[in-house]
Amino acid sequence: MTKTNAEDYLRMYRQMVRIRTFEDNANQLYLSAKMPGLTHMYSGEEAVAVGICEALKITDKITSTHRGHGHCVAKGAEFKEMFCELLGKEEGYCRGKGGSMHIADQSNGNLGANAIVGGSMGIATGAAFSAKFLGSDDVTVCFFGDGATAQGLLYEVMNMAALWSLPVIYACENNGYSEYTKTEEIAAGSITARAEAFGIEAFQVDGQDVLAVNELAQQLVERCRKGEGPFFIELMTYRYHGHHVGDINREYYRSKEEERDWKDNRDPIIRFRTWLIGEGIASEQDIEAMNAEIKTDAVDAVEYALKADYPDGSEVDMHVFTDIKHALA
Ligand SMILES: Cc1ncc(C[n+]2csc(CCOP(=O)(O)OP(=O)(O)O)c2C)c(N)n1
Ligand SMILES: [Mg+2]
Repeated sequence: MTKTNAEDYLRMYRQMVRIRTFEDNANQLYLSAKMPGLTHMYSGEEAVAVGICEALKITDKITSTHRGHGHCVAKGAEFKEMFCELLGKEEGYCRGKGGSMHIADQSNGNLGANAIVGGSMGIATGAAFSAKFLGSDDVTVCFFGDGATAQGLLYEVMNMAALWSLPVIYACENNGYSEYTKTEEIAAGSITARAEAFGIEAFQVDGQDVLAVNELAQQLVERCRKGEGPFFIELMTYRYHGHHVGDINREYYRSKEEERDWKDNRDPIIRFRTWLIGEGIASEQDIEAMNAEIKTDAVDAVEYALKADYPDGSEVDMHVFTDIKHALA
């Protein structure tokens, strides 16, 4: 089952632009000292989150990372609640207690981002086990970076997922760097071969090509639903900003030419826009109108979030601990 209709393509484009626009605004908020904490931009990697999440239904689950705004938006998050969360406001997805790196939105199947590198691998695999145990056809996608492949947990969960044929897709976003270190300096051998060692079918795909990502994701999600999981995808991509927003002097670990090359020649949004116009699915004017509308939505949401209330101090330990008896009932 491959998506081919214009509506699907336009929604994918819209979601990619929403992520880029969200990140531009979050970057500004952080640089103007209006946003607390630390933040990591997803700009440049939009085709990964959108290509995959567009293959999922609402009750399918995802787990996310410290670079997680894109995953949240692609899985259905709204700007207002996202910006409120970034600013620590009560109306945020986690009532302002999660911030940039800990956004969860269970109503959309987003089990949460995690600042611990590799920290969501066990959660994703547990969710896939739960779906199988309960007899639902839900699939879980576990997003993580190339650097997270150095975490031993990945090999424990891939072993179990393979033994129990769990409906989980391990989506490794290989953006070439782990903080300030090139992947090839820290990762021996091939990343997909590591999954194959557990008997897991593994794929490498151009993470800047939303159509290629989406087509592969649709196939693997369908196969997971039929009990053929788990799967592993390595998505080759690039982050445009520094590791975090304050990482501005990047020349000691990557060149300006390299950054230019990815932005000018492989940008996922420009590439998809050119394709949409070439296929006659949208005109230049349609695209510009969509971009402008998204920009206005983002600016309105930022203004709203800046004026919104902080949670009351008396609620500091509310929604932080689980009532274990309730969870087990
Ligand atoms: C367990 C753990 N170790 C170290 C860190 C510090 N840290 C934060 S992000 C990061 C690099 C992660 O690289 P990668 O998985 O490739 O993700 P990317 O930032 O490239 O998206 C590190 C080492 C952490 N947050 N958690
Ligand atoms: Mg990385």
